[in-house]
Amino acid sequence: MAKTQEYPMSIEDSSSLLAKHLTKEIFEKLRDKRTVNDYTLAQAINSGVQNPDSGTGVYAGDEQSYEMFAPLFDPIIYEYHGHSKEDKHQSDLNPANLKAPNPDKEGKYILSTRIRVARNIQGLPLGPAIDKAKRENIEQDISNILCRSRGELAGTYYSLSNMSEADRLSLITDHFLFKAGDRFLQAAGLNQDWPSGRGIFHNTDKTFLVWINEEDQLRIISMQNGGDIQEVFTRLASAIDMLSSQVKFAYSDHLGYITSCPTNLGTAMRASVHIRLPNLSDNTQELEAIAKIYHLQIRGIHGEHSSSEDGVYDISNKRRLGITEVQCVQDMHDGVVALIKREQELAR
Ligand code: ADP
Ligand code: ILO
Repeated sequence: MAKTQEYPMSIEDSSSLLAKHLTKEIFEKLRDKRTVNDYTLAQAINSGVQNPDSGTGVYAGDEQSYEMFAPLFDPIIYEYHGHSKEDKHQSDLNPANLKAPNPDKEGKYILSTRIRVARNIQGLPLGPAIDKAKRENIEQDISNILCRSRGELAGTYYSLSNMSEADRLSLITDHFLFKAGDRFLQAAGLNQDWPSGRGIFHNTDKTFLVWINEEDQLRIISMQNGGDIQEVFTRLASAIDMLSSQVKFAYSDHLGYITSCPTNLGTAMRASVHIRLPNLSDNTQELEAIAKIYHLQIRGIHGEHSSSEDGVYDISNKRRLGITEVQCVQDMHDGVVALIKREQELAR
């Protein structure tokens, strides 16, 4: 694992939030600290040091990392989410408060909608600092709970350890499963003992899915074809409700749901559409300007750090902390309405 004893000069060429906020003074102040789970600054920054193209570049090993390494994490959290030390987080998962009619009723632009939240279990180390036995216990406990779900949420758990290569690759190609060997996660220590303890639960229609022990212990996902954002959110809210009644998730009044990557703190929610925007893809400056107004993030269609194909983008909310889940989805919905409007104008 990471052995950064000296200030990592190589980050000076990087445009990550790590490079921007890790001053030599902060490095000296934090370099010898260890959390209760023995997590160090060297581990927290290794992903950004090894991957200079990181946007953020830091990971927490446990809830205490956010306090112990606050001189580094706080400015990163402030710059990403606009959430300062005194601010409190708030939650609202009530679908009745969301105003998100389908922005594309004729099905011309939106291919699919997906909303996910990350969750980690209270009192356990996060993925970068957990050991094999604890990770496998989580897999056992959570998959048992999931396999007892009923109705629309009922389904089957598939452990990566027993999955055929063909099944694994087809789940990835169809956007249901995480990839193996992500270099950002690798350097953060999140791929240790791979594939043990990892897997995916899904219902028959693959509209409700849970990833176990990827970047976070749980990624709870609701997705379906088309642009019915309201239906996707409603299903997700009921799945979160079912799991939260049986598992205590790590949460703080200031940071909301605790996640290994600070970009996911708060709601830990990413609400996205895969959307075809051929005209805006020829005007990327305009696409980016609209994204900025509505707090949207633009990704390629094979996940983060992938590129767009045939004018199809993954458009999602960027802010996650200090705003509610309803507001996250509202950001995405309102931004998508604006993008479709502009796409139609350009097509004329
Ligand atoms: P995250 O789980 O943080 O949202 P990724 O960006 O890596 O992470 O996406 C995970 C997978 O989900 C990828 O295969 C991606 O293509 C897929 N995905 C994301 N949004 C959608 C969507 N709206 N429709 C279908 N698949 C999606
Ligand atoms: N560590 C990567 C990814 C940051 C945000 N995304 C996720 C999946 N956490 C980076 O800094 O670019």
